[in-house]
Amino acid sequence: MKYKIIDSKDLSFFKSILSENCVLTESEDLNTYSRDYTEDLQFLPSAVLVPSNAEQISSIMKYCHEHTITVTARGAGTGLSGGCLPVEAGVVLALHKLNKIIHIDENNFQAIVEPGVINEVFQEAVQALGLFYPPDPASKGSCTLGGNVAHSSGGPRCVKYGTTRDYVLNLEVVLAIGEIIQTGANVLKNSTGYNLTQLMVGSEGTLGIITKITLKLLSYPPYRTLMLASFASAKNACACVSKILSAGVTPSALEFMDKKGVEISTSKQNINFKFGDEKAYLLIEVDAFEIEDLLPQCEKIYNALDQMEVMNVLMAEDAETKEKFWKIRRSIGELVKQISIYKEEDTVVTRSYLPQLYEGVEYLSKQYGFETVCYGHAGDGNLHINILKNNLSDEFWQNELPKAIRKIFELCKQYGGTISGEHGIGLVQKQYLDVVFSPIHFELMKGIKKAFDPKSILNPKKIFDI
Ligand code: 2HG
Ligand code: ZN
Repeated sequence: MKYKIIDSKDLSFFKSILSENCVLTESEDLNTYSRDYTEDLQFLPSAVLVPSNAEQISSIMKYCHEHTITVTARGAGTGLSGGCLPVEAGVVLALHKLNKIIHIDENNFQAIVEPGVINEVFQEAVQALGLFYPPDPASKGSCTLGGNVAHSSGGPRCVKYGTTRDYVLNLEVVLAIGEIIQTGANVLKNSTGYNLTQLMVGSEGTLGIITKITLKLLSYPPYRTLMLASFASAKNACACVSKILSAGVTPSALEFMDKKGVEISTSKQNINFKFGDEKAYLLIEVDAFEIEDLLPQCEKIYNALDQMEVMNVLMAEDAETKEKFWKIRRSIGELVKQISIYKEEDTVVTRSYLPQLYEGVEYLSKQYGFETVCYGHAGDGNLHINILKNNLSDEFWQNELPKAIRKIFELCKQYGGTISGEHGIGLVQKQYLDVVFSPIHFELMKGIKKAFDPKSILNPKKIFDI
Protein backbone atom coordinates (compact mmCIF):
# COMPACT_ATOMS: atom_id res chain seq x y z
CA MET A 1 0.00 0.00 0.00
CA LYS A 2 1.25 3.46 -0.87
CA TYR A 3 0.64 5.87 1.99
CA LYS A 4 0.58 9.65 1.80
CA ILE A 5 3.44 11.48 3.48
CA ILE A 6 2.07 14.15 5.81
CA ASP A 7 2.55 17.72 4.60
CA SER A 8 1.73 21.19 5.91
CA LYS A 9 -1.79 21.05 4.44
CA ASP A 10 -2.52 17.91 6.45
CA LEU A 11 -1.12 19.52 9.59
CA SER A 12 -3.34 22.57 9.06
CA PHE A 13 -6.34 20.31 8.82
CA PHE A 14 -5.40 18.49 12.05
CA LYS A 15 -4.93 21.86 13.76
CA SER A 16 -8.40 22.92 12.62
CA ILE A 17 -9.85 19.87 14.39
CA LEU A 18 -7.62 19.91 17.48
CA SER A 19 -6.06 22.89 19.17
CA GLU A 20 -2.60 23.86 17.92
CA ASN A 21 -0.81 22.34 20.93
CA CYS A 22 -2.45 18.97 20.33
CA VAL A 23 -0.66 18.50 17.00
CA LEU A 24 2.93 17.61 17.87
CA THR A 25 5.73 17.69 15.32
CA GLU A 26 8.81 18.66 17.36
CA SER A 27 11.52 16.00 17.14
CA GLU A 28 11.53 15.53 20.92
CA ASP A 29 7.82 14.65 20.84
CA LEU A 30 8.16 12.42 17.82
CA ASN A 31 10.97 10.64 19.61
CA THR A 32 8.83 10.03 22.69
CA TYR A 33 6.16 8.36 20.57
CA SER A 34 8.62 6.35 18.50
CA ARG A 35 9.20 3.60 21.10
CA ASP A 36 7.28 1.38 23.46
CA TYR A 37 8.59 -1.26 25.91
CA THR A 38 9.49 -3.66 23.11
CA GLU A 39 13.15 -4.48 22.71
CA ASP A 40 15.21 -1.62 21.26
CA LEU A 41 12.85 -0.77 18.41
CA GLN A 42 12.20 2.72 17.16
CA PHE A 43 9.96 4.15 14.43
CA LEU A 44 9.35 7.89 14.17
CA PRO A 45 5.84 9.14 13.40
CA SER A 46 5.38 12.21 11.18
CA ALA A 47 2.99 13.79 13.67
CA VAL A 48 1.40 13.02 17.00
CA LEU A 49 -2.25 13.98 17.45
CA VAL A 50 -3.75 14.30 20.90
CA PRO A 51 -7.55 14.26 20.59
CA SER A 52 -10.00 14.69 23.48
CA ASN A 53 -13.11 12.96 22.17
CA ALA A 54 -14.59 10.53 19.65
CA GLU A 55 -15.92 13.31 17.40
CA GLN A 56 -12.44 14.70 16.85
CA ILE A 57 -11.14 11.19 16.18
CA SER A 58 -13.96 10.65 13.71
CA SER A 59 -12.98 13.80 11.76
CA ILE A 60 -9.32 12.74 11.81
CA MET A 61 -10.18 9.25 10.57
CA LYS A 62 -12.40 10.55 7.75
CA TYR A 63 -9.55 12.77 6.59
CA CYS A 64 -6.87 10.10 6.93
CA HIS A 65 -9.03 7.57 5.12
CA GLU A 66 -9.67 9.97 2.27
CA HIS A 67 -5.95 10.83 1.98
CA THR A 68 -4.55 7.37 2.81
CA ILE A 69 -2.61 8.52 5.88
CA THR A 70 -1.71 5.83 8.42
CA VAL A 71 -3.04 6.10 11.98
CA THR A 72 -1.52 4.23 14.92
CA ALA A 73 -3.37 4.41 18.24
CA ARG A 74 -1.36 4.53 21.43
CA GLY A 75 -2.18 4.17 25.12
CA ALA A 76 0.70 4.30 27.60
CA GLY A 77 3.20 2.57 25.32
CA THR A 78 3.88 -0.29 27.75
CA GLY A 79 3.26 -3.00 25.12
CA LEU A 80 5.74 -5.80 24.55
CA SER A 81 5.07 -6.72 20.93
CA GLY A 82 5.64 -3.36 19.24
CA GLY A 83 1.88 -2.92 18.78
CA CYS A 84 1.86 0.89 18.94
CA LEU A 85 5.00 1.58 16.93
CA PRO A 86 4.24 3.70 13.85
CA VAL A 87 6.17 1.56 11.38
CA GLU A 88 4.85 3.50 8.37
CA ALA A 89 5.29 6.89 10.10
CA GLY A 90 2.00 8.77 9.55
CA VAL A 91 0.01 9.82 12.56
CA VAL A 92 0.19 8.52 16.12
CA LEU A 93 -3.11 9.01 17.89
CA ALA A 94 -2.17 9.50 21.54
CA LEU A 95 -5.26 8.71 23.60
CA HIS A 96 -4.17 9.87 27.05
CA LYS A 97 -6.64 12.78 27.13
CA LEU A 98 -9.54 10.36 26.84
CA ASN A 99 -9.08 9.42 30.47
CA LYS A 100 -12.48 9.76 32.10
CA ILE A 101 -14.23 7.12 34.15
CA ILE A 102 -17.60 8.11 32.74
CA HIS A 103 -19.89 6.10 34.98
CA ILE A 104 -19.64 3.33 37.56
CA ASP A 105 -23.02 1.63 37.66
CA GLU A 106 -23.13 -0.06 41.08
CA ASN A 107 -26.59 -1.52 40.48
CA ASN A 108 -25.58 -3.32 37.31
CA PHE A 109 -21.95 -4.06 38.12
CA GLN A 110 -20.73 -2.20 35.05
CA ALA A 111 -18.61 0.82 34.27
CA ILE A 112 -18.16 2.95 31.18
CA VAL A 113 -14.65 4.32 30.73
CA GLU A 114 -12.55 6.08 28.14
CA PRO A 115 -9.53 4.19 26.78
CA GLY A 116 -6.87 6.38 28.39
CA VAL A 117 -7.83 5.50 31.99
CA ILE A 118 -4.92 3.86 33.81
CA ASN A 119 -5.72 0.28 34.87
CA GLU A 120 -4.85 0.81 38.54
CA VAL A 121 -6.74 4.12 38.77
CA PHE A 122 -9.82 2.27 37.60
CA GLN A 123 -9.25 -0.68 39.94
CA GLU A 124 -8.99 1.69 42.90
CA ALA A 125 -12.05 3.70 41.87
CA VAL A 126 -14.28 0.62 41.71
CA GLN A 127 -12.74 -0.91 44.83
CA ALA A 128 -13.73 2.18 46.79
CA LEU A 129 -17.32 1.14 46.04
CA GLY A 130 -16.74 -2.50 47.01
CA LEU A 131 -16.43 -3.54 43.36
CA PHE A 132 -13.72 -5.49 41.61
CA TYR A 133 -12.07 -5.23 38.20
CA PRO A 134 -9.62 -8.17 38.19
CA PRO A 135 -7.32 -7.89 35.10
CA ASP A 136 -4.02 -6.63 36.54
CA PRO A 137 -1.03 -6.56 34.17
CA ALA A 138 2.35 -6.04 35.84
CA SER A 139 2.34 -2.52 34.41
CA LYS A 140 -1.08 -1.76 35.96
CA GLY A 141 0.27 1.49 37.45
CA SER A 142 0.89 2.93 33.99
CA CYS A 143 -0.86 0.86 31.30
CA THR A 144 -4.26 2.01 30.03
CA LEU A 145 -7.55 0.16 29.77
CA GLY A 146 -7.64 0.91 26.03
CA GLY A 147 -4.25 -0.74 25.59
CA ASN A 148 -5.43 -3.65 27.74
CA VAL A 149 -8.48 -4.12 25.50
CA ALA A 150 -6.39 -3.82 22.34
CA HIS A 151 -4.22 -6.73 23.52
CA SER A 152 -6.67 -8.60 25.73
CA SER A 153 -4.07 -8.18 28.46
CA GLY A 154 -3.83 -10.54 31.37
CA GLY A 155 -2.01 -10.57 34.67
CA PRO A 156 -1.74 -12.80 37.76
CA ARG A 157 -5.43 -12.79 38.67
CA CYS A 158 -6.55 -14.19 35.33
CA VAL A 159 -6.18 -17.77 36.54
CA LYS A 160 -9.30 -17.28 38.66
CA TYR A 161 -10.96 -14.32 36.98
CA GLY A 162 -10.11 -14.41 33.28
CA THR A 163 -8.41 -11.85 31.04
CA THR A 164 -9.51 -8.39 29.88
CA ARG A 165 -11.58 -10.07 27.17
CA ASP A 166 -13.89 -11.56 29.80
CA TYR A 167 -14.82 -8.12 31.13
CA VAL A 168 -15.55 -6.21 27.92
CA LEU A 169 -19.30 -5.97 27.33
CA ASN A 170 -19.45 -3.24 24.71
CA LEU A 171 -17.25 -0.75 22.89
CA GLU A 172 -17.64 2.54 21.12
CA VAL A 173 -15.33 2.43 18.14
CA VAL A 174 -14.39 4.95 15.47
CA LEU A 175 -14.00 3.00 12.25
CA ALA A 176 -11.33 3.66 9.64
CA ILE A 177 -13.89 5.51 7.50
CA GLY A 178 -14.73 7.75 10.47
CA GLU A 179 -18.13 6.29 11.43
CA ILE A 180 -18.73 5.85 15.17
CA ILE A 181 -20.36 2.56 16.16
CA GLN A 182 -21.33 0.59 19.25
CA THR A 183 -20.04 -2.95 18.80
CA GLY A 184 -22.66 -4.51 21.09
CA ALA A 185 -24.81 -3.52 24.04
CA ASN A 186 -24.34 -2.92 27.78
CA VAL A 187 -25.72 -6.31 28.70
CA LEU A 188 -24.38 -9.55 30.15
CA LYS A 189 -25.96 -11.68 27.43
CA ASN A 190 -25.91 -10.97 23.76
CA SER A 191 -26.79 -13.38 21.01
CA THR A 192 -27.36 -10.78 18.33
CA GLY A 193 -25.30 -11.51 15.25
CA TYR A 194 -21.53 -11.62 15.00
CA ASN A 195 -19.69 -10.59 18.15
CA LEU A 196 -17.91 -7.45 16.99
CA THR A 197 -17.02 -6.54 20.58
CA GLN A 198 -14.88 -9.63 21.03
CA LEU A 199 -13.45 -9.23 17.52
CA MET A 200 -12.24 -5.78 18.49
CA VAL A 201 -10.67 -7.06 21.75
CA GLY A 202 -7.12 -8.11 20.95
CA SER A 203 -7.18 -6.57 17.46
CA GLU A 204 -4.30 -4.25 18.40
CA GLY A 205 -5.67 -1.09 16.84
CA THR A 206 -5.87 -2.64 13.38
CA LEU A 207 -9.69 -2.56 13.06
CA GLY A 208 -10.79 0.68 14.70
CA ILE A 209 -10.09 3.24 17.41
CA ILE A 210 -11.71 2.37 20.73
CA THR A 211 -13.20 5.47 22.34
CA LYS A 212 -15.45 4.03 25.08
CA ILE A 213 -15.39 0.72 26.93
CA THR A 214 -18.17 -0.86 28.96
CA LEU A 215 -16.61 -3.19 31.51
CA LYS A 216 -18.18 -5.85 33.69
CA LEU A 217 -17.43 -5.67 37.42
CA LEU A 218 -17.54 -8.15 40.29
CA SER A 219 -17.83 -7.79 44.06
CA TYR A 220 -14.47 -7.22 45.73
CA PRO A 221 -13.25 -10.17 47.84
CA PRO A 222 -11.53 -8.43 50.78
CA TYR A 223 -9.49 -11.31 52.24
CA ARG A 224 -6.37 -12.87 50.75
CA THR A 225 -3.46 -15.05 51.75
CA LEU A 226 -0.18 -15.18 49.89
CA MET A 227 2.52 -17.84 50.02
CA LEU A 228 5.80 -18.39 48.27
CA ALA A 229 6.72 -22.03 47.66
CA SER A 230 10.22 -23.03 46.58
CA PHE A 231 11.18 -26.15 44.62
CA ALA A 232 14.41 -27.99 43.96
CA SER A 233 13.38 -28.42 40.35
CA ALA A 234 11.60 -26.01 38.03
CA LYS A 235 9.86 -28.95 36.44
CA ASN A 236 8.29 -29.90 39.78
CA ALA A 237 7.15 -26.33 40.32
CA CYS A 238 5.48 -26.40 36.91
CA ALA A 239 3.92 -29.82 37.55
CA CYS A 240 2.58 -28.62 40.90
CA VAL A 241 0.34 -26.11 39.13
CA SER A 242 -2.04 -28.78 37.82
CA LYS A 243 -1.91 -30.59 41.16
CA ILE A 244 -3.09 -27.45 42.98
CA LEU A 245 -5.94 -26.83 40.58
CA SER A 246 -6.99 -30.49 40.67
CA ALA A 247 -7.14 -30.29 44.47
CA GLY A 248 -10.37 -28.33 44.14
CA VAL A 249 -9.08 -24.84 44.75
CA THR A 250 -8.68 -22.00 42.27
CA PRO A 251 -6.05 -19.59 43.56
CA SER A 252 -6.50 -15.92 42.76
CA ALA A 253 -2.89 -16.01 41.51
CA LEU A 254 -0.59 -18.91 40.66
CA GLU A 255 2.66 -17.50 39.36
CA PHE A 256 5.93 -19.17 38.39
CA MET A 257 9.36 -17.55 38.81
CA ASP A 258 12.68 -19.19 38.09
CA LYS A 259 15.54 -18.51 40.47
CA LYS A 260 17.36 -16.17 38.10
CA GLY A 261 14.29 -13.96 37.84
CA VAL A 262 14.00 -13.70 41.61
CA GLU A 263 17.73 -13.06 41.97
CA ILE A 264 17.60 -10.21 39.45
CA SER A 265 14.47 -8.68 40.95
CA THR A 266 15.68 -8.82 44.56
CA SER A 267 19.23 -7.67 43.91
CA LYS A 268 18.22 -4.76 41.64
CA GLN A 269 15.70 -3.55 44.22
CA ASN A 270 17.84 -4.26 47.29
CA ILE A 271 15.19 -6.59 48.63
CA ASN A 272 16.39 -8.79 51.45
CA PHE A 273 15.82 -12.40 50.39
CA LYS A 274 17.41 -15.65 51.56
CA PHE A 275 18.33 -18.06 48.79
CA GLY A 276 19.02 -21.79 49.16
CA ASP A 277 19.25 -24.69 46.72
CA GLU A 278 15.88 -24.01 45.14
CA LYS A 279 15.57 -23.64 41.37
CA ALA A 280 12.10 -22.14 41.08
CA TYR A 281 9.15 -20.70 42.99
CA LEU A 282 5.39 -20.59 42.87
CA LEU A 283 3.73 -17.47 44.23
CA ILE A 284 0.26 -18.55 45.28
CA GLU A 285 -2.58 -16.32 46.44
CA VAL A 286 -6.08 -17.26 47.52
CA ASP A 287 -8.89 -14.80 48.15
CA ALA A 288 -12.29 -14.96 49.82
CA PHE A 289 -15.29 -12.94 50.95
CA GLU A 290 -15.14 -14.42 54.46
CA ILE A 291 -11.87 -14.77 56.36
CA GLU A 292 -12.64 -18.34 57.45
CA ASP A 293 -12.78 -19.42 53.80
CA LEU A 294 -9.04 -18.83 53.38
CA LEU A 295 -7.70 -21.66 55.54
CA PRO A 296 -9.49 -24.57 53.81
CA GLN A 297 -8.07 -23.34 50.47
CA CYS A 298 -4.56 -23.12 51.95
CA GLU A 299 -4.82 -26.66 53.32
CA LYS A 300 -5.65 -28.06 49.91
CA ILE A 301 -2.70 -26.15 48.46
CA TYR A 302 -0.32 -27.46 51.16
CA ASN A 303 -1.35 -31.03 50.33
CA ALA A 304 -0.64 -30.48 46.65
CA LEU A 305 2.71 -28.82 47.42
CA ASP A 306 3.71 -31.76 49.65
CA GLN A 307 3.02 -34.22 46.88
CA MET A 308 5.38 -32.31 44.59
CA GLU A 309 8.32 -32.25 47.00
CA VAL A 310 8.12 -28.59 47.91
CA MET A 311 11.27 -27.42 49.73
CA ASN A 312 9.89 -24.54 51.70
CA VAL A 313 6.72 -22.46 51.98
CA LEU A 314 6.92 -18.86 53.17
CA MET A 315 3.61 -17.39 54.28
CA ALA A 316 3.29 -13.64 53.83
CA GLU A 317 1.97 -12.92 57.31
CA ASP A 318 1.69 -9.14 57.03
CA ALA A 319 0.91 -6.53 54.40
CA GLU A 320 4.58 -5.61 54.09
CA THR A 321 5.66 -9.15 53.19
CA LYS A 322 2.77 -9.50 50.75
CA GLU A 323 3.87 -6.31 49.06
CA LYS A 324 7.47 -7.52 48.99
CA PHE A 325 6.57 -10.83 47.32
CA TRP A 326 4.41 -9.09 44.74
CA LYS A 327 7.09 -6.50 44.11
CA ILE A 328 9.59 -9.26 43.40
CA ARG A 329 7.23 -10.90 40.93
CA ARG A 330 5.85 -7.81 39.20
CA SER A 331 9.23 -6.19 38.64
CA ILE A 332 10.99 -9.17 37.05
CA GLY A 333 9.97 -8.32 33.47
CA GLU A 334 11.11 -4.72 33.65
CA LEU A 335 14.36 -5.44 35.52
CA VAL A 336 15.46 -8.37 33.37
CA LYS A 337 15.25 -6.04 30.41
CA GLN A 338 17.77 -3.69 32.02
CA ILE A 339 20.44 -6.39 32.03
CA SER A 340 20.79 -7.03 28.36
CA ILE A 341 19.21 -6.62 24.95
CA TYR A 342 16.42 -9.19 25.04
CA LYS A 343 13.55 -10.86 23.29
CA GLU A 344 10.48 -11.78 25.26
CA GLU A 345 8.25 -14.64 24.24
CA ASP A 346 4.75 -14.89 25.68
CA THR A 347 4.25 -18.63 25.33
CA VAL A 348 1.06 -20.39 26.37
CA VAL A 349 0.23 -24.09 26.46
CA THR A 350 -2.53 -26.31 27.80
CA ARG A 351 -1.72 -25.96 31.48
CA SER A 352 -0.74 -29.53 32.27
CA TYR A 353 1.99 -29.36 29.60
CA LEU A 354 3.83 -26.56 31.37
CA PRO A 355 6.61 -28.90 32.64
CA GLN A 356 7.20 -30.18 29.10
CA LEU A 357 7.32 -26.64 27.73
CA TYR A 358 9.80 -25.59 30.39
CA GLU A 359 12.02 -28.60 29.71
CA GLY A 360 11.85 -27.96 25.98
CA VAL A 361 12.93 -24.36 26.47
CA GLU A 362 15.80 -25.47 28.72
CA TYR A 363 16.91 -27.95 26.06
CA LEU A 364 16.78 -25.34 23.28
CA SER A 365 18.63 -22.76 25.37
CA LYS A 366 21.49 -25.25 25.87
CA GLN A 367 21.46 -26.34 22.24
CA TYR A 368 21.61 -22.76 20.92
CA GLY A 369 23.63 -21.33 23.79
CA PHE A 370 21.39 -18.53 25.05
CA GLU A 371 20.39 -17.58 28.57
CA THR A 372 16.73 -17.37 29.58
CA VAL A 373 14.82 -15.93 32.50
CA CYS A 374 11.37 -17.49 32.79
CA TYR A 375 8.41 -16.36 34.85
CA GLY A 376 4.73 -15.93 34.34
CA HIS A 377 1.18 -16.96 34.86
CA ALA A 378 1.65 -20.68 35.41
CA GLY A 379 -1.99 -21.12 36.39
CA ASP A 380 -2.92 -20.10 32.84
CA GLY A 381 -0.16 -22.20 31.24
CA ASN A 382 1.35 -18.83 30.24
CA LEU A 383 5.14 -18.65 30.54
CA HIS A 384 7.09 -15.48 29.71
CA ILE A 385 10.48 -16.47 28.33
CA ASN A 386 13.02 -13.67 28.32
CA ILE A 387 15.97 -14.47 26.09
CA LEU A 388 19.06 -12.42 26.92
CA LYS A 389 21.54 -11.36 24.28
CA ASN A 390 24.42 -10.87 26.72
CA ASN A 391 27.58 -11.39 24.65
CA LEU A 392 25.98 -13.24 21.77
CA SER A 393 26.92 -11.94 18.34
CA ASP A 394 24.58 -9.77 16.28
CA GLU A 395 24.83 -12.45 13.62
CA PHE A 396 23.48 -15.09 16.03
CA TRP A 397 20.81 -12.73 17.32
CA GLN A 398 19.52 -11.91 13.85
CA ASN A 399 19.89 -15.21 12.06
CA GLU A 400 20.09 -18.12 14.50
CA LEU A 401 17.86 -17.00 17.35
CA PRO A 402 14.69 -16.73 15.20
CA LYS A 403 15.14 -20.43 14.40
CA ALA A 404 15.23 -21.27 18.10
CA ILE A 405 12.21 -19.05 18.80
CA ARG A 406 10.33 -20.81 16.03
CA LYS A 407 11.14 -24.11 17.74
CA ILE A 408 9.83 -22.77 21.05
CA PHE A 409 6.59 -21.81 19.32
CA GLU A 410 6.38 -25.22 17.66
CA LEU A 411 6.54 -26.69 21.15
CA CYS A 412 3.69 -24.39 22.18
CA LYS A 413 1.62 -25.70 19.31
CA GLN A 414 2.54 -29.30 20.09
CA TYR A 415 1.36 -28.78 23.67
CA GLY A 416 -2.02 -27.40 22.66
CA GLY A 417 -1.03 -23.74 22.92
CA THR A 418 -0.19 -20.73 20.85
CA ILE A 419 2.42 -18.01 20.45
CA SER A 420 0.98 -15.26 22.63
CA GLY A 421 -1.15 -15.47 25.73
CA GLU A 422 -1.44 -11.77 26.58
CA HIS A 423 1.18 -9.60 24.87
CA GLY A 424 -0.18 -9.79 21.34
CA ILE A 425 1.46 -10.29 17.95
CA GLY A 426 2.12 -6.68 16.99
CA LEU A 427 5.27 -6.26 14.99
CA VAL A 428 7.73 -8.66 16.56
CA GLN A 429 5.78 -11.93 16.58
CA LYS A 430 4.14 -11.77 13.16
CA GLN A 431 6.99 -13.64 11.50
CA TYR A 432 6.05 -16.69 13.60
CA LEU A 433 2.29 -16.58 13.14
CA ASP A 434 2.40 -19.29 10.48
CA VAL A 435 3.40 -21.76 13.20
CA VAL A 436 -0.17 -21.66 14.47
CA PHE A 437 -2.18 -20.24 11.54
CA SER A 438 -2.91 -22.08 8.31
CA PRO A 439 -3.28 -20.14 5.02
CA ILE A 440 -7.05 -20.15 5.50
CA HIS A 441 -6.63 -18.44 8.88
CA PHE A 442 -4.66 -15.67 7.22
CA GLU A 443 -7.25 -15.32 4.45
CA LEU A 444 -10.10 -15.04 6.94
CA MET A 445 -8.25 -12.50 9.05
CA LYS A 446 -7.19 -10.45 6.05
CA GLY A 447 -10.81 -10.46 4.84
CA ILE A 448 -11.89 -9.06 8.21
CA LYS A 449 -9.16 -6.43 8.07
CA LYS A 450 -10.28 -5.36 4.56
CA ALA A 451 -13.91 -5.10 5.65
CA PHE A 452 -13.01 -2.79 8.55
CA ASP A 453 -10.12 -0.90 7.01
CA PRO A 454 -10.22 -1.07 3.19
CA LYS A 455 -7.16 1.14 2.70
CA SER A 456 -5.20 -0.51 5.50
CA ILE A 457 -4.44 2.76 7.24
CA LEU A 458 -4.99 1.53 10.81
CA ASN A 459 -1.79 0.40 12.52
CA PRO A 460 -0.29 -1.00 9.30
CA LYS A 461 2.09 -3.98 9.25
CA LYS A 462 0.82 -5.32 12.58
CA ILE A 463 -0.30 -8.93 13.17
CA PHE A 464 0.24 -9.61 9.45
CA ASP A 465 1.19 -7.72 6.31
CA ILE A 466 -1.57 -6.77 3.97
C1 2HG B 1 4.30 -9.83 33.42
O1 2HG B 1 3.68 -10.84 33.64
C2 2HG B 1 3.80 -9.01 32.29
O2 2HG B 1 5.23 -9.44 34.14
C3 2HG B 1 4.61 -7.89 31.83
O3 2HG B 1 3.32 -9.79 31.25
C4 2HG B 1 3.66 -7.08 30.98
O4 2HG B 1 2.36 -5.71 32.41
C5 2HG B 1 3.24 -5.77 31.56
O5 2HG B 1 3.76 -4.76 31.09
ZN1 ZN C 1 2.42 -11.42 32.11
